[in-house]
Amino acid sequence: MRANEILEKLGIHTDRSNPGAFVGGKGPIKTGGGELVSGNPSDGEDLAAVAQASSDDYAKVADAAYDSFRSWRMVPAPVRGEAVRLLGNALREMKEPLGDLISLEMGKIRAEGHGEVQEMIDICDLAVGMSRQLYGKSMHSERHRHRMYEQWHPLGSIGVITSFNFPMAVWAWNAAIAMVCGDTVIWKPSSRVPLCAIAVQKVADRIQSELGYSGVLNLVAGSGSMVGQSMLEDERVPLVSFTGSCRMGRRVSETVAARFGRTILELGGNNAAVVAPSADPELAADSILFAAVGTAGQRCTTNRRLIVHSEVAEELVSTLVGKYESVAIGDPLDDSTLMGPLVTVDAVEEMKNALDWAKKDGGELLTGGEVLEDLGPRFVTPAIVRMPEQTEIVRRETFAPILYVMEYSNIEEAIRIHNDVPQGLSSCLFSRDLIEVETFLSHMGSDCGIANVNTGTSGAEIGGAFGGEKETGGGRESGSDAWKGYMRRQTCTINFSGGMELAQGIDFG
Ligand code: UN1
Repeated sequence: MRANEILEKLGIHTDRSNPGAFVGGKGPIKTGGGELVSGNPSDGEDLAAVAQASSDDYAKVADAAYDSFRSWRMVPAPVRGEAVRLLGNALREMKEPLGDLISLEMGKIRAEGHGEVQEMIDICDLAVGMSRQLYGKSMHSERHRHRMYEQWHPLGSIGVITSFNFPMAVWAWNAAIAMVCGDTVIWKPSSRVPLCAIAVQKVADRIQSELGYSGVLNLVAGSGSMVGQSMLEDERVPLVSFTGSCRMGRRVSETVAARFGRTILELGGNNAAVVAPSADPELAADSILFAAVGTAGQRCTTNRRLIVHSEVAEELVSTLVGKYESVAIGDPLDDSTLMGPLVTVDAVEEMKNALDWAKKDGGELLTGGEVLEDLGPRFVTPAIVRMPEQTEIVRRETFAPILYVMEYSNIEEAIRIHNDVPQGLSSCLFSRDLIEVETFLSHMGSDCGIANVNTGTSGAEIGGAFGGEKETGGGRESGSDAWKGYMRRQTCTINFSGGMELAQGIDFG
């Protein structure tokens, strides 16, 4: 059986429970958080069991991560970068089985599963170079013979809580950057995809033990109420990076803020494509198709709204309906498949409820929304719904392949509709009109963390800072200067004048 082959290549046991907690480099610890069986969303079959971590197990791993921070921060940053380089190389070697495991346990298609592993490799490569570029600024002091500068220090052992839809890459965005910054990492993965986390941890464990490091990259797979809550309340964890729903993000933010900890939040998106009359119609349709249907609509960057100029609406929508109806749906491990299952039966219910609600709001279902029982209860056809206006259901994020279509007549109106949702992650405009393009990218345009032109809302590269505004949470991860979120800033003033001179010209007697 293919599933077993993939699991075996990654050292996942199918005949007994897999330990869910690891102190990096030292291997698994015994856990007491109960057993969790992870299944394959395509066929509902059990894949393997995990012995989950309890709150006590969390404490043991967090102790190790805290202790190891004391020594890890003493390793020069470029030497830390070397460890990340070796981690990236190990992930390269394991790309095939890791990518397949993502398809198996999460349900995204093979190309996207492998793309996700590539995203881990890419962020490792970026972090290696970054390990020599954790730059601080120097400033001119207003005082004589004084020097001022800023430097960045490691922050501590940080918590990383990841969601089911990117079971490996989002950890890597955080882990690779945190590592070069001198932080240690405690990873709590989504309980829907613990095997993906265990498989990656095993690779990370091997690198740590080969290099003689321990407790740098650690794992605690367990429930949110035990492990997650313990992490949020843990004073020793100065930063929690959380990816998930706005509802959970609010709780994470409040709990961590109550102890003056920091968060990096990457929460919901309600990403739109604006399509102008001058857009290349094929480019727009293909880009929207990938962004709306890719990962079965389960990316935070998924294109959920289409705001199209009335002049081109009919043509674009009918092209899209045609493309939607030819999307190959089925086994995500089959290379000809373009869309796999939704992650749970609950997600299918949520999709159905959203479509019913949209219809009540005057929406017209143009295609999709069926459950393909022959394939299994989690397989659906992607839906397009024409809406008379942006009603409440459109303003909500439903984690399923639903594209709501609305029309506009001028760019200002398009931008108004675009920004009139609570979320602010990703956005795009298809246009060849310079004035429209610049307006969309100006401060009067898209209010999202990501704004693209002639390319879709999803599939961001790791080189840019990733994250969004409003209910998306304001966090930034991955490239650019997002590393600053993983360090503490210190402003230093050195007086080499031999006397005292106060700032602001104060004379103190
Ligand atoms: C997510 O869905 O949580 O931009 C992350 C993208 C991917 C990452 C998505 N690189 O679609």
